[in-house]
Amino acid sequence: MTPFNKIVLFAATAVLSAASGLVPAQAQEAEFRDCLQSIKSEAMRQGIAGSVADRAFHNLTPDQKVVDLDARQPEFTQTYGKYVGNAVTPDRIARGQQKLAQYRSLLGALEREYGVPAQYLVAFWGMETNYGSYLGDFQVVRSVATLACVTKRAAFFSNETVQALRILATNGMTSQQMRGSWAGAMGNMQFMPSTFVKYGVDRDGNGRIDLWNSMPDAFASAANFLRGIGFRPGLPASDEVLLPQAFPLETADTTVEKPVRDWTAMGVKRANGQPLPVSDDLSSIILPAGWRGPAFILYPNFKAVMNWNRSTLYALSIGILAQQIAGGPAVMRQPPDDDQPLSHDTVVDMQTRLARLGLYTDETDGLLGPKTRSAVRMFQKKIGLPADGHPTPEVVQRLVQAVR
Ligand SMILES: [Ca+2]
Repeated sequence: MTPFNKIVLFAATAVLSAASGLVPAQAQEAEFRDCLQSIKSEAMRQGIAGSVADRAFHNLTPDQKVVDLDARQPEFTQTYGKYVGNAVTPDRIARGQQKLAQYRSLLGALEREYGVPAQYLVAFWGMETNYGSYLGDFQVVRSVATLACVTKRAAFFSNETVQALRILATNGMTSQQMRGSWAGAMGNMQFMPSTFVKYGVDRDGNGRIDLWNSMPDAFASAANFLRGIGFRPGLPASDEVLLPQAFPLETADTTVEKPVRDWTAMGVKRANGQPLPVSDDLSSIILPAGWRGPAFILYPNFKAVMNWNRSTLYALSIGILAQQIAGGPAVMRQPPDDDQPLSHDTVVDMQTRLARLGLYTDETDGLLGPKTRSAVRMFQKKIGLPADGHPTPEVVQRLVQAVR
């Protein structure tokens, strides 16, 4: 064989494998089977019959749609106005009030047993699935196995896959029947498999936990979960407040906690002008749309809500929705019209400029976290603007002018 022929042969081989994708696909498939095998071993080590994994993993392939959804990065930050506006709609409040009336006796019993007010259970139902309107139609085992074996969060999703197998083993359902969101959240309250296993309750007593079709099971499981992650009878999750004129804006931050009575002493009132509850519970004040928008006090139950979902705007929406489902007032103060989402690139640019001013020393990660907000506050102070840490278009523009 001449060198020339060799080259042709290599080229032909390369074209063939690129066209069919055969070699990489086989390697990927082998890797996926190995990964499933190790999940099966772990499940068996935890006492789940091997036959359960065999049935669930039979002919299972990774779900490319799940991989793609997992790789999506949010391009913009979310504003308070837009997020809460989408989450707490007149329709969702009205339907929540209907559901509250419809399930009154069940919810009342759960409130007495678990200490979670009815309007919160209904609010979570509204936020998670719009009262059961969309439960998700992905195969949960396939989703969590894909996330365990193909993405970088292997440990978390391997465990979720083991727990999904446990549900199949103990709850009399097939892998085909177990449907959920692309990331494996199931039923009316969108429970992950591990949450289902730890907190699921068979409230209607038919021998199975059914978070898809049984509202007694779904509500009782949500109440049990909320109690488990720290929800306690007492103050709500949050309240809208009025701040006095000379309120020190740098104390409006989740990192600052004071007993409720200390905020009262500083002149903070409820939005309707009434005094705050008399309490020594630790609480924070936040201004999610900056000083021109509404202010909220966050009570201890706000942290419990954030243990359900790590997003501050999600937790605020739960509190606002629950209050209105129970017949309470809407948020009185509107966010400013010019509050805008910031692109990832804009936040990176802000962080870079703040770093050049010596105000920011953390990663330029494009995320608007507490350290970035704190740097924004220092910049606002420096140029004589109210130091609320909220990057308005004006603040962003002044920063660009300050650091060229
Ligand atoms: Ca049941």
